[in-house]
Amino acid sequence: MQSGSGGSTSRKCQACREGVDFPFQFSMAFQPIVDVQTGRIYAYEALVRGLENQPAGWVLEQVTAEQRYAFDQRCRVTAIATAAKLGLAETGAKLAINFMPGAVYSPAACLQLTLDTARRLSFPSDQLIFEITEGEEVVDRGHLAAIAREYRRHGFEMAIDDFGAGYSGLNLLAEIGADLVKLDMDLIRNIPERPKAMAIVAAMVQLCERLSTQLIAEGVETPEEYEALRGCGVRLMQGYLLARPAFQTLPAVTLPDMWKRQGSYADDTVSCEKDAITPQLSQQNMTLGKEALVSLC
Ligand SMILES: [Ca+2]
Repeated sequence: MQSGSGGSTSRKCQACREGVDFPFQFSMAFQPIVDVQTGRIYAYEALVRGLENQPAGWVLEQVTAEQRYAFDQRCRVTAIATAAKLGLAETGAKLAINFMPGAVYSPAACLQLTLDTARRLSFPSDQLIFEITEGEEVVDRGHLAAIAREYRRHGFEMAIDDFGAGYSGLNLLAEIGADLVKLDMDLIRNIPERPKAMAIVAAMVQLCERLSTQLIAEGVETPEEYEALRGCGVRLMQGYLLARPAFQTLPAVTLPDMWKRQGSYADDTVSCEKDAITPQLSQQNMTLGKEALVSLC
């Protein structure tokens, strides 16, 4: 690894190299992000799991502070390798990978293993999204901007994760920008009964259009939330209602019953999407359900 100075850098870079031989094994689950206008799966988010599908927390509690650089590297490699094995890129969907900006010392150097892995497995870089969250750790915005520049230089998309929670907010969007913004699930929960939250989401739809940024609602769990979000103009959604994370699998998407009942509530988009949906369905390891398709089209 290159760049940086001093013994501290060497230790971090050594840790990154050791990402290949990380001391314990883990795997990935995948959860779709769905374009609800077309029924296409826009992306699959890779979520860390134990080898026997233990939850993310079970894995994370085993990671020591000294291992976090190597763990971050290993997560990316595991996500890309597992996705490649499942044929994700061939579906046309993107792969969304969470990463910790605090675990990136030198943006260019720390990206090298990811690039090497993607090339080795012929995974197209323009189908990779990196989800960034500021979390609880205070990360220098200049450092974040440098990371974003470097990642975009390689054709990756950047998403601001958990937008509206913690430190991931408007300042990050204003200073660094993003290809995608993922609205935090707390903003989505019970949104039909929360007019202020609804107003914020509706305003975010307009804001993101103006910034040429795509908006994703995460944590969509009920038909009521889904319908309210569609009413606000949200097009990309993720959550248990559409599909739960599936261990080492690209899961099928279950569309809400309302799509069957109200196939006309997006008349302007439905009528022109028939040809777009069907070919992709035949290629992907997912189902929309024949009835839903018929009513949609
Ligand atoms: Ca995420």
